[in-house]
Amino acid sequence: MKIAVVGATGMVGEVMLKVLEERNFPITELLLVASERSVGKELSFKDKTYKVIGLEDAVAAKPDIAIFSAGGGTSLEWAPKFAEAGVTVIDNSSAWRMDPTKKLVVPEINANELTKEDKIIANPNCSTIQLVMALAPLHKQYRMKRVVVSTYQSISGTGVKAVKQLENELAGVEGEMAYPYPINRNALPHCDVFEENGYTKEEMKLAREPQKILSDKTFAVSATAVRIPTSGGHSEAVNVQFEKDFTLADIRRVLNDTPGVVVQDNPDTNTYPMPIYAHDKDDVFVGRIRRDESQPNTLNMWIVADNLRKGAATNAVQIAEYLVENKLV
Ligand code: A2P
Ligand code: 11C
Repeated sequence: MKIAVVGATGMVGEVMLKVLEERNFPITELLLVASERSVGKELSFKDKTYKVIGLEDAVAAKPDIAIFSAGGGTSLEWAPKFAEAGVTVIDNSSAWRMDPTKKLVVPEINANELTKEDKIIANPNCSTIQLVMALAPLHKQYRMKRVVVSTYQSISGTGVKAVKQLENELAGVEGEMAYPYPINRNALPHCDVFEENGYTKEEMKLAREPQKILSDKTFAVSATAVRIPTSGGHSEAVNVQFEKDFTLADIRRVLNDTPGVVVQDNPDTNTYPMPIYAHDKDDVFVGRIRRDESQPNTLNMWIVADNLRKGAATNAVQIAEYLVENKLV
């Protein structure tokens, strides 16, 4: 496979290369693509060094698959140009996710929707991916009615500028701010920009994307997204009301039997998911599984995953693997 990684110099791009290498993705030719600022810069993959190229050259080279993680603007402008050249684009930005003509894919859940005709495939938002990984198998068994989620999101989701802001704050030096306030020793109820309804864009991604991934509008999600000064992954406190009742033992069994989900839950040994454990792992970790005693058929749980891995790079590479294995490219 001839593969292009668009945004190869970025935070997700770097993890993308690591994941492609670790999973030994079948690459015959690799194109590393970034903005004009980075053209000519050298990056390494496996034992080789590659020179970064620009978008025009990447389209002209007609890769089989282009994995984009270069922001929504770049995707909006360039994904159609790649698609027109016959390239299958897997896009990590929010540009195409809610476009009814594009599939929004978490491979464990709905990769079977993909066909050869899908030339732009959207990767969901990081906080959505880890949420639906745990919700999808439970929805099948117990039918969700309503989900209330509060997130505790890593600064790495914002990008290099935010990581730098925290470093500067810790070092006590002035620098460029990614957030309107300090992030060290703080919690900002503000991820991405505000929409007209008073929710942030991140909260609305959590409200809208799960229904599309599960092809089901019979349940609703309400979200509050909070940025905290962690870097290993996003955490989520999740309250789910089901139509059917459950036992906690069955919930644990269903989650344990779900590929890509790992249950870490033992109050006796202080075992629960945390970003420092999820960091650099591809799985989604679930713990603090307990009944909501204030309401029938309702569950509380805590979900953690590395937002740059399963929340971004790993999910995109898994989509690419599915396309190759099923001869869809
Ligand atoms: P560059 O490093 O040349 O700016 P991050 O989200 O970590 O900031 O990374 C964004 C990624 O998207 C980087 O690889 C960046 O390249 C790339 N990128 C940003 N804008 C463009 C653009 N207009 N064309 C191509 N790549 C872009
Ligand atoms: C965050 N979810 O952590 C974001 C990062 O829509 O792909 C990714 C933004 C997106 O703030």
